[in-house]
Amino acid sequence: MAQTERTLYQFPISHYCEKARWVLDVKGLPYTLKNLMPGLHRGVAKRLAKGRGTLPVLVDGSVALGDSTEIALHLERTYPSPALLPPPGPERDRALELEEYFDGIGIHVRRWAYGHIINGGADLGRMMFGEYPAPQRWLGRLMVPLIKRILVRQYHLHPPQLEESRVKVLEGLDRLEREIGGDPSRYLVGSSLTIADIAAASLLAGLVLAEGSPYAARPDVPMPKAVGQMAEEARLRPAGQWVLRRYQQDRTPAAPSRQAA
Ligand SMILES: N[C@@H](CCC(=O)N[C@@H](CS)C(=O)NCC(=O)O)C(=O)O
Repeated sequence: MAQTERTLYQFPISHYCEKARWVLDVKGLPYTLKNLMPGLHRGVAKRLAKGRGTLPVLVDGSVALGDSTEIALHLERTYPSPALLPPPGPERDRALELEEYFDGIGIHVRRWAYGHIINGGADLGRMMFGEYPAPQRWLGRLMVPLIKRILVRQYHLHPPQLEESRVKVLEGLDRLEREIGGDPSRYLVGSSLTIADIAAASLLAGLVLAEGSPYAARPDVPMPKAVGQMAEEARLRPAGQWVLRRYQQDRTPAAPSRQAA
């Protein structure tokens, strides 16, 4: 039987893309990764998924989806094993509600992290384009000053908004700790991994600089002090420990046929 053509269009650094990769990997589904250049991504994403033009976009056979939650729900419906949602009922509703909540926290993690990375003078080019093939990597690095200006404008990376996001992120950590009863070994809902755990762990990984995530500390990309300090503080908390554990125990590696394009 012919294998379904499955392609994930992504930015390697994006935590919403990491969430989609994680669901694909847990389900053991092979896929091709296509890294798009910022700027050109919008046209491609809109053409494929007719959405807002953000990434990730998953093309799974004849189906195209342009949002990480839609991707996760599509994969759960189409490839139900292993299950990443409880059966219909209150537990499933709770998992979906938590998934949505942590998706919202992801916006604040991104704003807080980009704000400090850009203000702190970290090597954004290396972070964003390290996984691209040579011509795009060079082009990407040349585009960094422009990308920084666009990020500042698009995500409102100004001091009052960064402070607002810092507060929201800390609220997210508090909520996570309430949901797991302060126990980093517990899953958010029931006794196994769900889409809610994947959303929370992937969207908070950048805050904790979690090993095994795309945001693990790298000696070639020193982080600004504020980013390192936040990671250190978060790691001292059950919430930070929980993120590290999810990456250690539940971040299934990609199926062997995955390739970067
Ligand atoms: N709710 C969307 C958010 C996706 C999102 O914001 N993606 C960012 C990368 S982290 C993006 O594509 N930004 C570029 C743009 O907005 O044009 C999802 O879950 O997929």
